[in-house]
Amino acid sequence: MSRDSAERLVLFDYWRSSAAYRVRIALNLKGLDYEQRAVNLVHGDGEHLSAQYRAINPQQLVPTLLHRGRALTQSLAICTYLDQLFPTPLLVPSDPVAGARVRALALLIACDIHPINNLRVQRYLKAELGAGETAVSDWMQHWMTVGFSALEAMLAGSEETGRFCQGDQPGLADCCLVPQVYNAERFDCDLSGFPMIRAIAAHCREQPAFAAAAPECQPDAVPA
Ligand SMILES: N[C@@H](CCC(=O)N[C@@H](CS)C(=O)NCC(=O)O)C(=O)O
Repeated sequence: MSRDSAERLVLFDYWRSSAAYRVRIALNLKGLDYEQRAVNLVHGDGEHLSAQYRAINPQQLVPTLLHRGRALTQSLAICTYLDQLFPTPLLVPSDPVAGARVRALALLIACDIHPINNLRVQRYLKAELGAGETAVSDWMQHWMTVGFSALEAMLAGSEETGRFCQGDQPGLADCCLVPQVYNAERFDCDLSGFPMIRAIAAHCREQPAFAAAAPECQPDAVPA
């Protein structure tokens, strides 16, 4: 592998993947060029379940980031990797208290909301537990509402919240929040009780780094 190709950032991506969306935002915030390789999660059983992709990411989830001959997995680990290699702008503040708050907000979404609403969970509910469309939709809305209720309280109750989740600079929490709001809208979750989440998401979406990462702007996007 040539030095140039090893330095290239290659993102295994899917336009509607909220975890990949986080990484796209992070890459854009840092002004990094990257190559996108689409992994279609819904074509047939899903390209992520192929043996070829399993060799790249044993968890068979997107995203995966290739860099310097390594395959990096887990969106938050990838964002942290990017923060260490390309620290401007930092996504997690170096101040311990501010950094812990940003991580807590990001993890609330990435660990406590997203995994129970993932595609494979929806598929399991339908195929193994016999849940219909309405039951799955109720499940999605319920867990997003539970998570967003706590997130709204954490954001609304803190002086550290600014136009973004932490002050007036976008960071890791915003990289997670905007894709989760996208998911909530996709699944018709009622967001009227979450004014702070909606205001921050709206402000983020006005920023070019967030706008360029939006699902509908990705090369593999399927028009509505
Ligand atoms: N914790 C992982 C989650 C990755 C993940 O679940 N990705 C989803 C798309 S958002 C996926 O690949 N789902 C495939 C499936 O559920 O079958 C991360 O943050 O990267």
